Amino acid sequence: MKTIFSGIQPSGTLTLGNYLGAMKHFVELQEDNNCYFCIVDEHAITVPQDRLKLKNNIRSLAALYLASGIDSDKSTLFIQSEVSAHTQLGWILQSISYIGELERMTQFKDKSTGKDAVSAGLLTYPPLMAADILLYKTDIVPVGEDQKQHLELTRNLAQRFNNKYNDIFTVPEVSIPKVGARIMSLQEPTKKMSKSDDNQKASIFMLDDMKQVEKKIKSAVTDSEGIVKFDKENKPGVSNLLSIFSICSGRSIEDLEAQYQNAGYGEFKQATANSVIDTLQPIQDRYYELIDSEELDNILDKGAEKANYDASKILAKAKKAMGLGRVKKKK
Ligand code: ATP
Ligand code: LTN
Repeated sequence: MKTIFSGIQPSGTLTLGNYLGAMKHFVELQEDNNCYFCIVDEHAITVPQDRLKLKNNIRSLAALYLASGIDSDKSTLFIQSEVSAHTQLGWILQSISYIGELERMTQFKDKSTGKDAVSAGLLTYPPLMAADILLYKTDIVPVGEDQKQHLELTRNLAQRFNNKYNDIFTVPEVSIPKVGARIMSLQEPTKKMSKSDDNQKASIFMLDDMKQVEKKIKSAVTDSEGIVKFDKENKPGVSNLLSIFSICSGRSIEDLEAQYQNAGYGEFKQATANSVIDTLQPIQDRYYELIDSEELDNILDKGAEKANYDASKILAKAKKAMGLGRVKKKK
């Protein structure tokens, strides 16, 4: 049995990209692994957040994890800021990180370029992410393509610590799905679908109503060729819809190409929309049952308790290995 860890930021309503690239795989992985899934609220505050919106987003993300199929009897679901070992180990790992390597992170460059007030937290975000992962002796981290570089840094930090102090961290592997690792914007299919896109038509949100879902897919940017074929380079819009359709329906891309090759984009888009609706409708139904329930709080309490217990053990080892704290004198 392997240990799996992954986190999602409560920085807005999740998109279909987050679901197909990350959450859907979490649900499959929990069947035969020891899984931890985290709502990484301390990562979210590296960019400005409205406090009331953040509170709502945290609860909403927890409900979405469960509505998507995360089972609290199989997995540990918890909120990062309720387990203080994360920021403590984050600090330790910051102190062995180099500014140069942090400045090279693409996510840092993307989120800081052109902004006049960039928080120090945005730069030191990756050692906190490394702490999340290393606290649980994680073997595998399932994430979308955009997180590959952060995982490489996590591996480097774990090895650096192990070589310098004591061999206590498990060096994790990254797991990126073959299809769906990068769901693209519906309006600019060369850019990834993102929660924070200003253009509302570019992303499908997991809580969009079904009419909106249909409308957004019908107005997705394609091309003028009229042939349904997977070709990322020349037909990024159609290829993106094919990936979405394939994962939502469980059918292969080849199978869909064969059926819709000459059907026209109108029919193809309608069928894609139907497959997305069939995927999202049951998740939304369960979400609305959970969002105001006490059950949700009980699950998060239980998750925080287990995560605190497990994480404190590795944190104590890391502190000891570095010489932090003191050795009590015996009387
Ligand atoms: P933002 O879009 O606001 O920058 P984000 O969605 O990238 O945020 P997270 O919410 O932390 O950031 O991402 C959660 C998971 O979803 C990560 O594993 C990430 O790799 C994955 N993910 C994000 N966007 C996509 C996408 N367009 N396609 C596939 N996976 C994605
Ligand atoms: N950096 C990730 C979110 C994240 C994460 C993690 C993912 C924070 N800690 C630990 C996996 C494991 C992002 O921006 N998508």
